[in-house]
Amino acid sequence: MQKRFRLVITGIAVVTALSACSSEESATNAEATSTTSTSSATAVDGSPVPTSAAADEVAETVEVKDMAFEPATVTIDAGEVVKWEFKDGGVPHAVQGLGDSGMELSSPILKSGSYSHGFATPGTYDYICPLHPEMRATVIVR
Ligand SMILES: [Cu+2]
Repeated sequence: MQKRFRLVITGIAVVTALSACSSEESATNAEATSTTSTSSATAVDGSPVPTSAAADEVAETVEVKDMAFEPATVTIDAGEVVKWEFKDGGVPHAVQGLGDSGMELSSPILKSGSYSHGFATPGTYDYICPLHPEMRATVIVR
């Protein structure tokens, strides 16, 4: 009887430790100032990609096709979301921001589906496709 009681106590301690861990993680996530999401089923490398949570806040949509970002420049207000739709007939592309301010802008390599990114801070964000560096475009955040 006593031994069984001790096992129950140990079990509670483990559960408590686990939940302490996960609440720390969500606190860290909540501090992030920008949001990034992707709605395609899988990236080219086969890794799972998180589903979009901010589709209703999309202010501008950029089409990735014919080896270009279209339109090449979009302007949004701080806090709004830009969505990239990958539709270049199976040619893989990605979105990669340039410079310090662009570090947060980084999509998986995608052949289809979309990538969305929320911009919290005003500025000019130049980006390229890392597979085709001649593909250049800009997001202006007011
Ligand atoms: Cu590309």
